[in-house]
Amino acid sequence: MPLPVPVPPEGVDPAWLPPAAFRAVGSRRTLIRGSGPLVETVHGEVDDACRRFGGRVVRDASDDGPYDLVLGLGADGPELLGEEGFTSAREGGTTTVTASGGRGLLYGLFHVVRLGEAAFTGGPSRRTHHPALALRMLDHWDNVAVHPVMGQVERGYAGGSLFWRDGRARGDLDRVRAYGRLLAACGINAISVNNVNVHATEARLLTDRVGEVAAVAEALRPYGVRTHLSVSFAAPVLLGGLSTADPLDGAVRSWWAEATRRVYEAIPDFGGYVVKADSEGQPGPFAYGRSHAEGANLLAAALEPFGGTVHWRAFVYDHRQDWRDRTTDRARAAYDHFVPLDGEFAANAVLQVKHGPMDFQVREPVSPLIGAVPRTRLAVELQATQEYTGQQRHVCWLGPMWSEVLRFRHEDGTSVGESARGGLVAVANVGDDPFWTGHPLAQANLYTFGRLAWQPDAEPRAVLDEWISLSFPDAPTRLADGLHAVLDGSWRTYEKYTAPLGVGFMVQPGHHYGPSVDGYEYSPWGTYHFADRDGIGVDRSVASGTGFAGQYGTPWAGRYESPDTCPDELLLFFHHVPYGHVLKSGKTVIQHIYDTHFEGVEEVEEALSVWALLAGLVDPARHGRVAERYEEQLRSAREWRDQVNSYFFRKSGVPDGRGRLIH
Ligand code: GCV
Repeated sequence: MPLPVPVPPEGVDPAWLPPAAFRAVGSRRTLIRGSGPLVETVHGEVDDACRRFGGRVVRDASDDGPYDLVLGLGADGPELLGEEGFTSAREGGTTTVTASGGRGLLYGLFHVVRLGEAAFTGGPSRRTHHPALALRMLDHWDNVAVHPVMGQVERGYAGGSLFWRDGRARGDLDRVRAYGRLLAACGINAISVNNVNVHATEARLLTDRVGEVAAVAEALRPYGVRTHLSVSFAAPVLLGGLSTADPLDGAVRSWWAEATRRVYEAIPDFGGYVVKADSEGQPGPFAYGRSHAEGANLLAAALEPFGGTVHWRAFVYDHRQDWRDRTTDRARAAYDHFVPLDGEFAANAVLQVKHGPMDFQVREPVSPLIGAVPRTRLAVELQATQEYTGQQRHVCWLGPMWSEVLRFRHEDGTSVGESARGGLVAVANVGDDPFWTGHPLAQANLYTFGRLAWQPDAEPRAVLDEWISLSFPDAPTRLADGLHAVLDGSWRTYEKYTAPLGVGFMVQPGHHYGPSVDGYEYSPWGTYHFADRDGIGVDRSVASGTGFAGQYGTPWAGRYESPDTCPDELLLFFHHVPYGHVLKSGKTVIQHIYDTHFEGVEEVEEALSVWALLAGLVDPARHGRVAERYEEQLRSAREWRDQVNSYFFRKSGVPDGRGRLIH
């Protein structure tokens, strides 16, 4: 039986799957071959499209056509295609998608949807498609119970959680089903459903409340999305009444084995655990004098009989640092903790590493840990939720940043995308907002993440084209050009009016929105810029600084070591330099700060007026929401400009070379 297409509740935006995106498929004759739950999903999709657009769908036909589209399981063999790959071919007027697994067929269908009419034209062709990374996952930092400081979703800017409200499961699973469909259409195949900061209520999802997770898993399963759970390392104590959570303790091991067995009883295709241990106050193996490999392997052993994976986060650093202590450098921490453990992790333990050494700033170097643990399965973590990039009130399309990260090559020539053998993960940016992502244009980040996880070396601009043509199927060129104009450069624009040259932070403490140049300067979090009357930046050189630059291999260690060879955009991450230091651009640091801050605001003004001209081409609700957010972005960008420029003018006493007003 074809599975009906999930209908999101009234008023919820269809995002990149509006009905019109299916016109090309829905107006044709399609044959579907094969059986299995995901084949029913595919059948349901085509059936729904045909009802709208007048086409016809036949299942396992005896009648032999002719068909415009054949979607079928079989033929090319699992060894070639895997569970998720597919071939697409065109011959004699028929487009054929063949997969050896249900997920592959589903991805093949969405491939045809993306191509639209182009899937049904042109001469003979044949292509094989595989995801480069087997795991393409979103981590939801959703709390079950509302947290007094962090609310329902930690660092969430799109309303409440899709799964939880006020301490319990929301139950409206239609929205979750529709979410799974959107995820499948951009290639995402896994999510974790709760915050990595596991509070008391959330901890119980592992035991007596696992049924609530099972319901979410069931809603996502038809779209090939597996469910994972964040767990507390202290669960045996918190939930099991044991006196210890020591990973080498026999009773602890049995407790995890039994708890995990029960999870699989409830969710047979459960993906595994995500763990934040010894990080920002979360419990971990250090309390028992054990290593993080011993901690991770405890959970890996419990998951192993069922084929599950533990995602062990490498975000381990001293968050109670004394700002006077110049010997501790937070940027060094992940590498220092985990490189010595390379080779000690179980095969089903994945070390999940943030893409930069600090914390999702608008500009950071790539984490040196990513290139330094060849005997460890590694996942790279990105942040789609815009904690430090405008909190979905500012337009900041992260495709170009993520693409730079994924293409970065460490010493052995392996790119970050290739190193991420354990998968690519992003912190989710969605919630129960009618537009899913708060800012409607932030949908592009979610879509882009999925597509880059499928193909890390994809051109981000081409991915944006896909997003535009799916989301706005009848877009005139003027709309597509306008969307590119406001999105393409938006990350660099944001960078221009916020913290300069890779120095990071300068945000308001706690909520992290808006400027506060010294907000974290005297805090315990290890995030300092060291600006004084003469200069700014963190000396992370080996010669005279914290030695962080030495964590890289060739050529990066050498390049980052000297201000002469360090790329401009990372200069203040690696070096403390005088305001008069001349950048490769030919400008002094201080003049660069002034110029970029003026330019950044001008670029927001420009984007705002481009958006205004698109009224009439975008539906009024969406247009209005974006226009409203642009007003706030402009206000905030001006605040950033004026605070940052005034701060550095007052510190340095150097006037703007162009004589503009600095307060
Ligand atoms: C979930 C940053 C965020 C925290 C987040 C943490 C993490 O510090 O501000 O909200 O906690 O990263 O990645 O664990």
